[in-house]
Amino acid sequence: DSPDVVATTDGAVRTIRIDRPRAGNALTLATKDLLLGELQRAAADPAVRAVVLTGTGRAFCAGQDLREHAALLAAGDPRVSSTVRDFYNAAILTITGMRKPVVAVVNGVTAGAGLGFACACDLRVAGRSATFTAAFAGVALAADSGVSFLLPRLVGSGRASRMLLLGERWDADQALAAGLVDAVVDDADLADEGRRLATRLAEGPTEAFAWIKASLHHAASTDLASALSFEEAAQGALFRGEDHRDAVAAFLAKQRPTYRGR
Ligand code: T3D
Repeated sequence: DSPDVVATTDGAVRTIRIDRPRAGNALTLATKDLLLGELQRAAADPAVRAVVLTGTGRAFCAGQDLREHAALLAAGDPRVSSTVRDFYNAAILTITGMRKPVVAVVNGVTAGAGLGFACACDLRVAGRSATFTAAFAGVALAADSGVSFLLPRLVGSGRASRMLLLGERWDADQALAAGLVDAVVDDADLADEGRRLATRLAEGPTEAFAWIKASLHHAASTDLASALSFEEAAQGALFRGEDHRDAVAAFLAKQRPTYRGR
């Protein structure tokens, strides 16, 4: 049996691909173990400076595997509920806490927890055939994988309510118009566009990106004074960094900066 998650490295870009196309890349316990492991490895590896999250085939990720879920429910298996804490919460916090950018390359349908994964990434580029649905209420659930927090911040609370309560399924253009994705490209161009974006990020000032990401997440749930203090700490740390000094020197010398990521 081939593994359900495939990780490949190209230079400083790590691509993590969910690989269960026969089930819409839905997540079983085994898939979740592999996915969390790959996310944690990418986060911990200093040679990785940008990460792509994507899926194989016509789906990005259809969320929880409902066949396995039904079997676990029927058996009274405690992992039905512990998986929210042990996997979904842990994976979302690993993506948002990773000190490097993560790009969701949304190659097809994304539903439930899959939507949460896309929302947790720093940038989202979708193929023209991608679709987006919260799906939770369809199986009489609320929201998990950060969707209640992350989705309204991207699309506004009214649209998030429509998605969650009415089960709306958006196409790529609707997602773009709502701010759920940043770009839509032809399906045939998606992999190249994802690679181009991730390579550009991987060649950037990784430490500055880490602080930008942390600042945005911090600011999402704090007040102005606290955001200002966080920004001060970020700039204070970056003033001491090699990339900042080299980039300022390059600017003054009218040269292109080369970022080492430190
Ligand atoms: O404790 C916990 O675990 C709670 C955690 C919850 C987290 C969640 O993610 S809850 C939400 C779970 N996901 C869903 O409810 C989505 C269910 N799927 C759908 O609504 C639709 O399949 C899609 C909108 C995703 C795609 O629709 P469509 O028409 O493009 O494709 P399809 O034909 O429905 O699906 C293709 C195949 O994938 C199909 O298999 P088959 O019949 O050809 O053998 C379908 O059964 C399978 N599939 C799709 N989603 C899932 C799935 N198999 C298992 N689990 C799925 N979630």
